[in-house]
Amino acid sequence: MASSGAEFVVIANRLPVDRDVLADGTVAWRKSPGGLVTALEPVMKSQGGAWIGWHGAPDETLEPFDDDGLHLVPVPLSSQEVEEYYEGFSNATLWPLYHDVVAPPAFRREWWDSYVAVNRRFAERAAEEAAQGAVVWVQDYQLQLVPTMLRELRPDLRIGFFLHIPFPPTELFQQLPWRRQILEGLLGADLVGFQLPGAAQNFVRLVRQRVGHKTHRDMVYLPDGRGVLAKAYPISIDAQGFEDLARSERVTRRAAEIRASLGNPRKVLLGIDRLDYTKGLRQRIRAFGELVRDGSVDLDDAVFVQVATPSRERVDQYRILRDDIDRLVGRINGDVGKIGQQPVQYLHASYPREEMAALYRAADVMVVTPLRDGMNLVAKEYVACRYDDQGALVLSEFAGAAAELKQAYLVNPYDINGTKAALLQAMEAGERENGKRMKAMRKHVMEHDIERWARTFLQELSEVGSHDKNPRPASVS
Ligand code: GDG
Repeated sequence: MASSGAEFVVIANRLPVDRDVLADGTVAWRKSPGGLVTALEPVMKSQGGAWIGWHGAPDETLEPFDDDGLHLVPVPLSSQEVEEYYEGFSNATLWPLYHDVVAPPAFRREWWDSYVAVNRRFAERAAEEAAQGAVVWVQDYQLQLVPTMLRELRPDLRIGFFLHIPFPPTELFQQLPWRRQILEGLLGADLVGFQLPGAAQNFVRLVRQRVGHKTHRDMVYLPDGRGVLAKAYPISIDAQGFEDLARSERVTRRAAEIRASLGNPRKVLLGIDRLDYTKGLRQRIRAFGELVRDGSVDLDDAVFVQVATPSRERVDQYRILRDDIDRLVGRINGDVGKIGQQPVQYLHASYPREEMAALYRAADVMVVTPLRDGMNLVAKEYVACRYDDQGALVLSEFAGAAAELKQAYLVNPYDINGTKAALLQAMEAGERENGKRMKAMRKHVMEHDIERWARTFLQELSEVGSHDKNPRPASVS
């Protein structure tokens, strides 16, 4: 297909659609709400792009199909591969390792073998779909071997890679038995993108130390003369889309309804996260519980709403976390609650985007306190929804978003007393103070949206490697 294929190809673990089986048994595909597809859709449509990814059902092979102007290419995964490549190597090895080992990563050789086999399948599929000289953009930690596998099959392609999660410091990355293969896998790309400059630096340092290539600043020079650029492209959201939603009448009405059903407390605090041990839910809920227990926060005055979206429920550590949080919330509500008044309203569920926007508008204090997070889009979504320049954001220093949202109330989530102090400060700050902070954060988020992120990445991908732009310095170390 090389000569007639797609000029622009996205490869991601999942296709950007979910399957709905309608009442009459017919199948329909519904676009999943992520920002990535929103950002890439215009490019995909104008360039006749293809998206390669798993369709979400194991042991099923589907033919490529078109949906709403997108060409979708499903990659099959067996149940065993879902267990080993996805739940195993991706989510029980790489995910904890790349997030500061906040949970111990498991190293299993059969998981690695499966990761290699699945990455090869994605690369082969992309090699078939891409037109001569096409641009291919590989997404995230599940597919780090794809760039080199694809380059070996199709040296004519221009390949970009973007990592959505943190890239760990040398000391942690070294634990990985397959560290060299991962680095070499990524080096197949012309441009390797990260959320933060520190992650790009970690990568370049590791390549120098572990693979022995020459590097200079953000460039890696390979023995064959090719250059690889490693750089930060902080991801964002469809900021205007969120603002428009927040302004809509339905969302305005719903936000008021939410506050009323909480008993119109003076302050509503809100957390929205995938139920994941990197998100710092335990520490955050404990901090709020202590504030109520020690009388700093009055039960009549404030309520904490925590939405925890079900996630990776077949991975052991996620099951343990769910039980832990259930117990913790139960204990706090049991200890300090009163009839009809529970300090923590805990919802283990997933909601439509509109409901999310209503929650953002209903919340006086948004609490985003991950122990480590590549970016954290929830923080940016909250800011985009606060067109009234009100509301306060309590944000972990360890979320990538903290590098941009500097006017948030920044906290070290491991410091429970510090978190308690920041929650109180955010609750007690006046409209003027919060207005000033929110205005500054909104300016940044509205200007740096996902469309700009995608455009910048693709622009630099089209330029990297051209020798006048990245000349090899006379002496590189
Ligand atoms: C990874 C990185 C990086 C959540 N619950 C519901 C729902 N969500 C949406 C949010 C937000 C997204 O899911 C979560 O994004 P985050 O950035 O907060 O976190 P991860 O899922 O861990 O994402 C992260 C991101 O990739 C992008 O590069 O920022 O660091 O870990 O958009 O709104 N959406 C709906 N219902 C829910 O119940 N509709």
